[in-house]
Formats: sequence, C-alpha cells, structure tokens
Amino acid sequence: MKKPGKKRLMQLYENMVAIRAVEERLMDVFSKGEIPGFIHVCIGQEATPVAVCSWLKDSDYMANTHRGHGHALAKGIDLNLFMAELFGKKNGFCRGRSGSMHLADHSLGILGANGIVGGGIPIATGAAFAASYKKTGQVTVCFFGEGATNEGTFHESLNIASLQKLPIVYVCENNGWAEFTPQAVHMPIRDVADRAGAYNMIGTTVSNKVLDIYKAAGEAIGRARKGEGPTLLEVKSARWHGHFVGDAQKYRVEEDVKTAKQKDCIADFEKKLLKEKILSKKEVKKIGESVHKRIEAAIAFARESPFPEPSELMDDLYA
Ligand SMILES: Cc1ncc(C[n+]2csc(CCOP(=O)(O)OP(=O)(O)O)c2C)c(N)n1
Repeated sequence: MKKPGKKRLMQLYENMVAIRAVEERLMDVFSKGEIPGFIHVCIGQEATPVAVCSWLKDSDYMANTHRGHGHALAKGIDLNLFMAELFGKKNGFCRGRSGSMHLADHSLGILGANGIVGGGIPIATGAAFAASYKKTGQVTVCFFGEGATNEGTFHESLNIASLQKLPIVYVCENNGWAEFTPQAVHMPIRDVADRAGAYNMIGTTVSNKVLDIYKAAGEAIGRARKGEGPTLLEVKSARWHGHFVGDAQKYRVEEDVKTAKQKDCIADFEKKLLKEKILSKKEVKKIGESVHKRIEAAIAFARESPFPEPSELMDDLYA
C-alpha cells in the first residue's frame, strides 16, 4: 500500500486534534448544564475514527455507538449543525431530537449513533447487504466497543456478512472497559479479533497508533470494495475519562488511567511528525488556534439557535 503523503498526514493530525478539542469543550459546556441528556467522549480513541474514515467516500455508510462524536466528525458532519443537535436545538442535524446518542446525517451515509449496545451492528450489516444487492459499490463501516461483541447482534451479523461476502468492515474499539466492567470480567479472550475465525473472516488487531490503524483499515476497506468480503478490525484503544461525562470512574485504579494516557494517539503522532519535519511547532499552534475558532463559532451558532416548539413534539413519530 502507498504510504500517506504530507497532505494526508496533516489531515489525520488535524482531524484528531479537532475531535479532542471539540470533546474537551463539550465536557465543559455539558458540566455547566447547557447540553441535555448524557454524553460519552472518545478522548484517547481519536485515531480510530480518523484513520478509518479517511478511506471512506461521502456515499459510504457508517454506523456507530453512544461514544460517537469522533466517528461523525471524522465522516465529515458539519460542526455547527452537530453542535446545535447536541444542544437540542431546532436546526441541529435531527432537529434537536437525537442529541449526542442518536446523531445521524444520511447525506453523508451516517446511519446513526445508537444507545443500544450492539444495536448499530445489524443496521450496518443491512446497509452492506443493500449495497451488495443493488451493486452500488458503497462500503459500510461499523464502529463498536468490545462490550458489544458479547451481544447476539454481533455474532448474527458477522455470520451472515461472511456468508454473503458483504462489503463491510467491523471496527472494534477495544478500550478495555464496558461501562464499569473490565474486559477480563466479561470476556474469556484477550483479542476480540479472534472472534472473526468463528465466521471464516479475516480478523486483525492493531495498536492505538494512527498509522497502524490507517494501514489496516485501508487494507480492509480495499478488500470490501473489491468484493472480497468483510473484516473484523480491532484497535487496542484507550479510554481516558469515565464511561459518561460525570462518571468519576472510582472503579478504576490510577495506574490504569495512567497507562491509557501513555497510549496518547495524538501526542505520539505529533512527536513523529515533528521529528520527521512534516510538522513544525508553529503549525501545531496554528492548527490549535484555527480548531479553537471553529469550535467557538459552532458553540455560538448552537446557543443562538432556537429550541423546537412544544407543538412539534409528536411530529415524525411512527410508533
Ligand atoms: C443492549 C444494552 N445493554 C446494556 C446497555 C448499557 N450500556 C451502555 S454502554 C455499555 C457498555 C458498552 O461498552 P462497549 O461496547 O465496550 O463500548 P464503550 O462504552 O467502551 O465505548 C452498557 C453495558 C445498553 N445501552 N444497551
């Protein structure tokens, strides 16, 4: 596979920095009560959405989870409309109805985040089946955590996807924690990718380094595009914060959080780019400033946007 050029490397870096900055700011505004419901951040895991989505076209499908801001931003969702949605505002992507956990944008193939653990997996598999049946050439990527791989939906989906050689890549972001439960307590194996073998599917495990993920995702998406069937890609990711914003993660020893932070995908990549003189300290500062500006503009947009009218409450309800 061709090595990524400077433009692509810079894109990967900037997108990771942007996702982290958005979520750090979201933690702040959420804590002040400006965002309704719950939010779950992916801080520490940014490399996966960015590297995987860099291979996707707008028309490709993507389904994800409750920890889904990074996936949506990496797939290219508009930051202003994203922010307005999280604030529950009328001009958000789903008119303030989805909030953080069910965010969708069908114009970009974003089928929707999902508050049901494992709920996105059969939806993504169905989208891949439709693309295959209609021969549209679209690839589907499905993100989920390791906890979701204990659900029946995961096993049923991988079984049928392999059988039908569907154009899909299942991406497991294994951060070692399913809510408040460590992996070893709920799963008898270490590598989730081993589960692919049961379905005669390729399973790959990679580190949290963005270029490792980029390479593995490129190969998997390439296979899917050529009609060579699905892949299960596992990333040994790292969750820095609590399960949701506000969870003080008292069930976790300090050492575990420290280890997670040592796997910082952004610091690691920044160091590499600086060392190879692809990026300068001045550019790091400039990127940080421009990201910050975009975020503040999006927050201002969200704050100024109106709430939906109470009279709209029952609109678009089908059941
Ligand atoms: C079907 C279902 N069971 C349980 C829950 C409660 N729950 C929400 S998130 C979560 C853990 C998910 O862990 P994982 O899939 O590893 O994703 P992560 O939160 O680590 O990103 C659980 C059990 C739920 N939302 N849906």
